[in-house]
Amino acid sequence: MSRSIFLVIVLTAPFACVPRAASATPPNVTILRPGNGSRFTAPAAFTIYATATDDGVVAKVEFFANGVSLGSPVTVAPYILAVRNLGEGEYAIKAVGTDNEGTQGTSPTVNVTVAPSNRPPTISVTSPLDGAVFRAPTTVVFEAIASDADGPSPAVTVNIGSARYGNRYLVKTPPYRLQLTDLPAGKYVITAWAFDSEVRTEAPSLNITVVEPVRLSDPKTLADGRFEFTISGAVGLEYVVEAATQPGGPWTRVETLKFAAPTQAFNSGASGAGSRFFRVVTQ
Ligand SMILES: [Ca+2]
Ligand SMILES: [Ca+2]
Repeated sequence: MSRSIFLVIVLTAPFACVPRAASATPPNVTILRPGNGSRFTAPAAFTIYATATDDGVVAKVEFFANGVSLGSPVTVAPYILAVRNLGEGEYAIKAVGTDNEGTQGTSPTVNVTVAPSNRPPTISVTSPLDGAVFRAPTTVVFEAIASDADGPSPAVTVNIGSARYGNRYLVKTPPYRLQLTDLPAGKYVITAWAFDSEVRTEAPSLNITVVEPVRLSDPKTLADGRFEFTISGAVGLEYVVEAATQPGGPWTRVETLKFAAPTQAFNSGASGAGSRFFRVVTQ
């Protein structure tokens, strides 16, 4: 008789007859954020928020992306994990809760996409050349090549400025070409940027000079052999006076004049007394 009872208990207990202990119920885990289908840009940074409840005690919650742990389990609520530097790809994110009995419950999967990061546009200015000198009044042609590997043709802004002049232009589409007209004499810096919807790329800035034609007047040879004349040029520019004993040179620098007024007198001084020819060039 006693043998028969023993057999019944052994066969039925695992299936239905013995009530499950309360702690055998796995934790109920849900990821609140990010939402399923969320998109990020690499390198992605976001925070996962999850809830976990249990009929016993939630011991820990661990987060996984494509089956790989995202970090140390979180042992106390709130169940939050900061994700940093997640590369491009598709990720199935889950949170696994473990209760005090070691029973585990897994959240529904949250799928997120990490898209490639935006690639900045490129720009190369092909005109004018850095260091170019123009004679005023002049039209300077600006030309650039710009592109964007992962987007439409970028827009280009061009800034041209000097001490007395400044202008900014926007060229929305190719060809990136501008005519900068009637530039007065001066030293200019040209800066250009190409930009997409997120970032801009700056081209190396260029320096150009627009000079007034130099005029020489009132030449005089003084009694002691020195030579004098008046130079008309542009305020703010530098002019170099050179001298030679022959019309073909060789030319020797005599003096550098920075113009504070439209005209300036030049005197050859004692060192230039032996020279017969002078010329003025733009610095
Ligand atoms: Ca439990
Ligand atoms: Ca881009």
